[in-house]
Amino acid sequence: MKSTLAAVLFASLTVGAHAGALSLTILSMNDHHSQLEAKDFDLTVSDSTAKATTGEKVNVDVGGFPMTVAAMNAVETAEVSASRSVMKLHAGDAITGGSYYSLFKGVADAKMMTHACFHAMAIGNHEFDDGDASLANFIGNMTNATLCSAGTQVLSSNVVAGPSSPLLNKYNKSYTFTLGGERVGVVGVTIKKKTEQSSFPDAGTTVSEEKRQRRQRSMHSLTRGLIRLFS
Ligand SMILES: *[C@@H]1O[C@H](CO)[C@@H](O)[C@H](O)[C@H]1NC(C)=O
Ligand SMILES: *[C@@H]1O[C@H](CO)[C@@H](O)[C@H](O)[C@H]1NC(C)=O
Ligand SMILES: CC(=O)N[C@H]1CO[C@H](CO)[C@@H](O)[C@@H]1O
Repeated sequence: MKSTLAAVLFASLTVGAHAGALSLTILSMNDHHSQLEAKDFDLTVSDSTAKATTGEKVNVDVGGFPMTVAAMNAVETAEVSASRSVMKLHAGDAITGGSYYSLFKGVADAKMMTHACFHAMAIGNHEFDDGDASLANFIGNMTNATLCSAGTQVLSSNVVAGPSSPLLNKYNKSYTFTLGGERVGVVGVTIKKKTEQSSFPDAGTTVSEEKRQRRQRSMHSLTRGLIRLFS
């Protein structure tokens, strides 16, 4: 993960600093790198009592967006029916890697991500592998009102788009919204060195320091008037 948004996978927590408690389940993923299809591999079956493998192999499918979205939907339905709220996050490095990226750039990823309908996504370093215009296009493609009416908010508190970058007005530092009747906030932070040295942001687009101070500044500005905060 080359950005920070939330590092919790299927985590459940209850937070209750002020008013009522918010029961929250966070569904978070990152670094899917255009791997949209499941991969299969052979799992060697173990006998837990004998603490040894039985030698039996089972071929299983792992990952892929269709199964991931189905799992997210199943968890969401169960959580909502148990009166828990669900926040869906993607912590970045969605794109580059595999044939889907070579053939379709970010379009295929954006379409699949629309089905997941994440509340927010952080910009990771690999989002810049094909420059600002390609990232701007990917962000544009992720907004499909039919499938994801609220849209996925793309976040980075430290990417500074250059004056003529197509990324201007395509992302925000943070996102606040109401979940389970409470105001919640999410902040995105992008790794500086890797983005500037190994990826290809346009000339003029920079990443400012991603250190704790910046996250704290973003959080302080968010927490004015905010009750819950996740970053
Ligand atoms: C949004 O998704 C729907 C359903 O898949 C599709 O018909 C429509 O063309 C999409 N719109 C855009 C702008 O991609
Ligand atoms: C950024 O946030 C503002 C205010 O919350 C919102 O109106 C705008 O649509 C957001 N921009 C993007 C690109 O999501
Ligand atoms: C809304 C948006 O940016 N749509 C773009 C999605 O990707 C295709 C293919 O690159 C573009 O042509 C669209 O403009």
